[in-house]
Amino acid sequence: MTSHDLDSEFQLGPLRLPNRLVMAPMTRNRAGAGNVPTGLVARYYAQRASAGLIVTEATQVAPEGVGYPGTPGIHSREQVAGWRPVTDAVHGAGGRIVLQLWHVGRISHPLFQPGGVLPVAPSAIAPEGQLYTPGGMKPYVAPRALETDEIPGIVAQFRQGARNALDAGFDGVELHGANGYLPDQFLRDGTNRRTDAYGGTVENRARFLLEIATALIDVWGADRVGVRLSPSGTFNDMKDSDPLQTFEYAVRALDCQGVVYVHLVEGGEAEIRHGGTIVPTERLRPLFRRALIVNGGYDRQRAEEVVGGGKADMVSFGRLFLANPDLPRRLRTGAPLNAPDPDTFYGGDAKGYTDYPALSA
Ligand code: 8OZ
Repeated sequence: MTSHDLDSEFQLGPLRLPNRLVMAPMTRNRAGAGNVPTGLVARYYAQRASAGLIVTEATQVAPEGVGYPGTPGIHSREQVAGWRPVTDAVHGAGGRIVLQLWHVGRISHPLFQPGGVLPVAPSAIAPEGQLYTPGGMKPYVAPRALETDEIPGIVAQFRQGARNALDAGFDGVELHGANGYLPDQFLRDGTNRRTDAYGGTVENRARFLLEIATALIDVWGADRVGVRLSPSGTFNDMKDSDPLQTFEYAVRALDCQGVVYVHLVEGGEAEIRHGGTIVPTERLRPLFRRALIVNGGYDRQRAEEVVGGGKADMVSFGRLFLANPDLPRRLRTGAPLNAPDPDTFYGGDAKGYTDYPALSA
């Protein structure tokens, strides 16, 4: 198999992608005051415009959806205005960029919440562990379980986020349905003990995710909406009693809705160590007719194998894209890769953000 496969074009809905390499969504905590993206954010994404597709860092759709410092939002006018230079810069550099829409649910703390109230979730179950807050490290609290009649309001926040993404000049949106945030908290039974239409059966647990997807499709059309899922993920203290059944149902339902891609965070040794069950991608691939993006520590060889063998259409890279603004060129030519620096992943300034060198012309 040659690297030509990763370098081949792909038609993703109306978007013609020049290659199969996706920049994975990565939280970098460099938004400015008011959770507004800065010019530095525009520079960072524009440097990476040779990706087939850029998926932005997770971006909250509401003030209540925040659980980390310095993450961008898409709910205020200032935030929409702050994203516009980002999309202009990426488009000016020849790229394509979709916004990842996010609500953290229980992965928050009163210190992040307007009015200091409890964060919301499907059920009042605290995650194990601690989080970094404006007041230092704190144990997670038990969230407040959403009332049934509050749920349409949260779906509406996602819908407004999608509209705002349109105004900000994005090429589409990705619903963050992965990694233990609010839609995933509804989907998996370790975090959802509801007895209403949003809990119990897998059909009910998937309802919130699917209602959001429907709202995003209303705004964008299905061929500009993707959904990210983490069927094997244990991050943020996630569990499910039957992940294969849960995620087979979710992927089938998303296929029926017609979303243009599913973006899978694949499981590995870390998830097994944390007691997780690996849902093999091969079990989900046949259930979804449109594009499949896979993610999980891929290197060039494994990416070539998975795309070349037709197991996925595209591969997303996190750390490698963070450290190599010209990753497609480097993979194409076999050039050496810059090593990512974990000390500058989350927060800070240009160091470890926009100062990773590209190959010289
Ligand atoms: C790392 C640190 C903070 C947030 C995710 C949005 O896991 C995240 C995230 C990752 O999806």
